[in-house]
Amino acid sequence: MIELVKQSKSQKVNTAETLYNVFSEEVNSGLERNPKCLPSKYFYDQKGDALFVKIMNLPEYYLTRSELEIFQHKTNQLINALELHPERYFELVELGAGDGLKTKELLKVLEHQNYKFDYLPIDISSNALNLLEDNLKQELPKVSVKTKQGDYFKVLDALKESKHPKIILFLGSNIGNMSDSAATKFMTKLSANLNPEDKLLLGVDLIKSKSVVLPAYNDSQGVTAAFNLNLLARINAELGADFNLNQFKHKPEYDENEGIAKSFIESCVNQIVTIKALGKSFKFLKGEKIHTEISRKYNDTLITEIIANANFSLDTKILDSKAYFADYILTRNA
Ligand code: AVJ
Repeated sequence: MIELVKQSKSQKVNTAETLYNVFSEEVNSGLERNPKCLPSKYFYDQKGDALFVKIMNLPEYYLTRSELEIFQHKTNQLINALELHPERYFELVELGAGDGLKTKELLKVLEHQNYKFDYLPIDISSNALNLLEDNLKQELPKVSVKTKQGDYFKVLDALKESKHPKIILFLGSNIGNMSDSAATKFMTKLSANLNPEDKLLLGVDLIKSKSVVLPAYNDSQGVTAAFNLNLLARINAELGADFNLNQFKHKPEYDENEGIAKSFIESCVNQIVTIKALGKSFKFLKGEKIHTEISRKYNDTLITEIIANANFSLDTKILDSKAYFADYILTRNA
């Protein structure tokens, strides 16, 4: 009996209970801090996923359209830069595939030109993977899809066994939610999980004027506001808190020199919020802000710094027509 308990602990399985404990622990430590903060990864429950789909279609949210344009109009440039050949089998692995909108443009051309490959979307959400798989069966029935549910690095570690050439897609400026030091660690870990000559296609939003960036995080329909405040709704629903969403507001900022869009939730009044699962209350002053997200924007210097200690070399950069967004192609060194 004792042996069994020990074993299950050392295996660290992600049971619903552990996930719940991690969530409540991270909410607690974020709200204990001064200034207060909450991790952006918790935006994405079912409601948050749906709001993010809406964000991607907003007129102000240029990121998705800019990268889609690259995938639609510069597909052959992408294929050349990735050094793909129709006869040489490869694995196309995507980290956090989402709805696959951009990737489908590439898959379409690869299928049409008879490239030999498997498409392996990795996601933590099995729901998202099932939807994507069904959609691809309809739209691109000839593409071989092998979904992989789980943690990126666990899946990549398992895939490292196969000595087939790999192309990793990490699109949508998803890396921008990481601090530069976290991104540096991520890239180092990623290159360690690849074989020499494997390639990474890294999609990032570029540093540009505030008049373009800020509206993307402060849209006129209030979808981004709802997305940000959904974090409080989630804490209410899952941790038994009593955040009054009418007494908090979405507050984004962007500093052109720094190149980081930041989202905050600001308290409109002095108030106290109780979180039952934590058995305690938190005080918020009028005007006090909870930092909920960073969306880093990049340039060549920043990308070079981030990969400096990772075993990658920077090969190519492909831009959309407005030069808002870049897809960088990196090769894992020998
Ligand atoms: C999914 C991380 C790329 O930072 O632009 C959109 C998330 N947050 N609007 C981004 C997001 C607010 C998005 N990423």
